[in-house]
Amino acid sequence: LNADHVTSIASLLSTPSSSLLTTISTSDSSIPTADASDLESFNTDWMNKYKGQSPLIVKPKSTKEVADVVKYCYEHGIAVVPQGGNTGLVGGGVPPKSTKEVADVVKYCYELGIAVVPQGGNTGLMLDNHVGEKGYMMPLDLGAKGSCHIGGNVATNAGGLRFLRYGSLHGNVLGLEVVLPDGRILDGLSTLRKDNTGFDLKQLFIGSEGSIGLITGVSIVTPRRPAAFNVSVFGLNSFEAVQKLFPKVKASLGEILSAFEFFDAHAMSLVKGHATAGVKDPFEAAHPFYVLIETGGSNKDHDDEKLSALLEELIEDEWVDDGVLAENTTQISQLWALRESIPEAAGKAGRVYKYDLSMPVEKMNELVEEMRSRFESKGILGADKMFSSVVGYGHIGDGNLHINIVAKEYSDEAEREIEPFIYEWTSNVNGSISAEHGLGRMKAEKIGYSKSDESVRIMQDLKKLFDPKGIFNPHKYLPGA
Ligand code: FAD
Ligand code: LAC
Ligand code: ZN
Repeated sequence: LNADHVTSIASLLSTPSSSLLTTISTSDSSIPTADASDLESFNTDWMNKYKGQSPLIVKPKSTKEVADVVKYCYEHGIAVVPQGGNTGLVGGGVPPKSTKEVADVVKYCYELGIAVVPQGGNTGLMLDNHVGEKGYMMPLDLGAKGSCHIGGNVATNAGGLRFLRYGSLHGNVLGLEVVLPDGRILDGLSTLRKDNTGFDLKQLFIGSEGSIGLITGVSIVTPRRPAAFNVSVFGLNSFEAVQKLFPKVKASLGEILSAFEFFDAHAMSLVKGHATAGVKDPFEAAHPFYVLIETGGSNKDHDDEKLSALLEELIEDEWVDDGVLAENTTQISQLWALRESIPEAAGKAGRVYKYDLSMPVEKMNELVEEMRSRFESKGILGADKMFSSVVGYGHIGDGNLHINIVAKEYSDEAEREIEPFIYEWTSNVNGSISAEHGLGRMKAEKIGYSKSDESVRIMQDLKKLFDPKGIFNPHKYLPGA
């Protein structure tokens, strides 16, 4: 299990009696073997919440090798769990660390800004750096960009921090190469922006979380990288103020607005309590809510002028209580770190129950408050109690709330205090129980809160069509999988 040659992202979860494991460890002495502790990181998710029991990790070096391995598994009825960067937040998979160099990440990138990326354990950050030299950028940006793989991003249909500007991977991905559960290779690495010939099959794999195929290549639109970025963070005294601020900022900044993120005082307090490098509170006083906005445009003077005029108005007319504007790239990173380090800070404070919900913006804080008062009334919120903190943050611009509930430990009792209450609440406001993280192991049986029985049955039929033996990512994604 030497990770130095990692070039792809497949791993196998076989049954304990795996004949493949025996074959590998006995027939070829050049193949490194592993003991149980070597496999631990592959079998543990980012939150330390879910454990796997895979006795075998396979790291194919090419699509052909992926297909051979998958075909073998298909023939022998061995379960397969595709893996990327192991940053998934719903217990979907467990992966290797990538050491692949950037140099050969992009096969093809031309003036239309389309990158074709072979899945070699390439992270979004690698692609961003690579195409950045040519004036383009990865359309998806998220806190885990240095670790998660592009195949993993597509498999989870990750949303991220700039979704409001660049949109969904359903729009940005132009083509995919996928190894199907029986070992067939679906070769669809198209670079065409328009192609209305038949069903758009790639869409089925975007957000399929490794349930119907293993993505081995991605063709993706890379937009022009803005010449100038600005980041500002505001302190606000109510969630209503946050809500009102969004349309105001959108109207004033128009096309240059690339992020509108919020976090509450509880999130800020976690971040300050577990400050990692580069994270410090720029405000003199605490505020109940914070908003981070980012602009990216092609003309710095134009952006600066627009933003200064807006900031002046926001302070003078008391849209916000206080605000800071980054003056250089170091300060831009420092302000972004306040928002991006929330998941990590929560993880340092305890075991985290993470919920990732879509709902009308005006409902978001109501749920967070209700969760807190629910725990308070039961006497289970506070230092040394079952839960130490309930924090709200997320992508206001996309109607996507993250609630992180920090617990002393993971337990059935703790889970029962949160679920199904949180899912029922979300369903009652016509929200979604997964805005962007997916279903994985955590929510496979909960999909009914957001999708009709008929929709779920059709999804189960599709799963059967692609994976009749049910070997791909079993017990995840769909009920009864
Ligand atoms: P993994 O965790 O390895 O796998 C995730 C799922 O995809 C599993 O079901 C796996 O089987 C499947 N899979 C992986 N690779 C493939 C493949 N090649 N083919 C088929 N299936 C595959 N998510 C967001 O949407 N927005 C955010 O803003 C965001 N921020 C995050 C911040 C932090 C700090 C962390 C830890 C996570 C964050 N995430 C976010 C969640 C996570 O980063 C994304 O879901 C990411 O896209 C997962 O990629 P991965 O390579 O780590 O996949
Ligand atoms: C974020 C992840 C948790 O937005 O989705 O930080
Ligand atoms: Zn998010």
